[in-house]
Amino acid sequence: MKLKFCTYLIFIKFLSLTLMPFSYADTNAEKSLTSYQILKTKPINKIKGSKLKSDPRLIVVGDFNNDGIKEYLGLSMSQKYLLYAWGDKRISKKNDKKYWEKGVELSKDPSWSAEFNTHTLGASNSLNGKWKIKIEGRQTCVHPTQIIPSYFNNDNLIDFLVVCHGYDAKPFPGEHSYVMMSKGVDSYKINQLTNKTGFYHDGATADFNKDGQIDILLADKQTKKLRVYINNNGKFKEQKKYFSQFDSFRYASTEILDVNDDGYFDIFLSGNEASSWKPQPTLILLGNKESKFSKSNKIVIPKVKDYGVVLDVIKHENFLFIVRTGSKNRYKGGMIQLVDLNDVSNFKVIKNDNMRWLDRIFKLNGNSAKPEFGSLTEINKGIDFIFDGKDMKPIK
Ligand SMILES: [Ca+2]
Ligand SMILES: [Ca+2]
Ligand SMILES: [Ca+2]
Ligand SMILES: [Ca+2]
Repeated sequence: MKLKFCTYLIFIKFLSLTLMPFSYADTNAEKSLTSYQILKTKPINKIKGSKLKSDPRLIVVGDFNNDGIKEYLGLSMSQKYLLYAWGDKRISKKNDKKYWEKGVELSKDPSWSAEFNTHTLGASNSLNGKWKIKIEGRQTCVHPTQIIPSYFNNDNLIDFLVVCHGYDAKPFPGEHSYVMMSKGVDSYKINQLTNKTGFYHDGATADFNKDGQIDILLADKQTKKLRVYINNNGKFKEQKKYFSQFDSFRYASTEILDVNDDGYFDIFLSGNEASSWKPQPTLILLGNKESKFSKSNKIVIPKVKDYGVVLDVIKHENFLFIVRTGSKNRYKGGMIQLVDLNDVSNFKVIKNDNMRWLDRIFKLNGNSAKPEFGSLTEINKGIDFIFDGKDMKPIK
């Protein structure tokens, strides 16, 4: 009898050791994904149609209400802002300081805010209807730069980080960034994330303090700082210990991924390598178990002549594909730089000088048995390629 009881206890212990971690992982694995893992590790279908209202940099696709159908969340900037700050005026009013300062005042009006475009996606991956959602709180900002999906609060619904740099002309006043938090199915509340306005050009998410909750990284070009906001049940607080506060990081784009496969996430940082004013080399800061980063532990990506504006990255096996556009011909053309992580000095490129730049790179569902990479939308297509394990083969 005693033996039986002992066996029973051992059996229970065995069950708790084997089953519990599995059920924990099953319910939490998805929620602990970084934004890179959500966006870039699974192949996705290109969105059909080239008349999307949203800026191609400001589109995310996924099953956001867990009903088995894909949704599209995009942001488009206001016509008032675009007419005032872009187009012909950009050049004709170039040296008119008063005009641009007046624009800053005008931009404070809510009618200058970007607006959400919400749709459902059909079988052919084209927009086929409205995704009806309720949004509480401020309707984003004047000039958003990224929408980044992650699980931030304690439910099974994806939330969004909305990164904003604000009115994009002198005197570059900056803007706050926001989180769009789920409040039940198809309902969100927008909360201000940042304590100070900044020129937040990009962000990414990962669990910096290893507490199981996904935290936020923002790159602020204005103060040249990388800012980490630690998540506590959907409320965020800036924590400065992850980067040396003496280092300056004047970067526009960032991504968090484990480049050297050591189990610790690393931080990709890029801007303009060829800028006439303070050029920024493209770097990967290597992580450690404390998620502390410094410029002394890094990989430097080799420059490419005339294509010094670096926009994005994706990793495949031991290779990085780095997205570039023109620095000599500003923002003209698209280039992919293939970097072999075993020998970063040795790289290859493909380019298309006749396209609009490519903002972001994704792994695509294609017709080939080999992996395919390129644009999410048909707005900024023109440099999709198949990778055969050695070379990039452009898709015509
Ligand atoms: Ca859905
Ligand atoms: Ca959520
Ligand atoms: Ca955390
Ligand atoms: Ca690493």
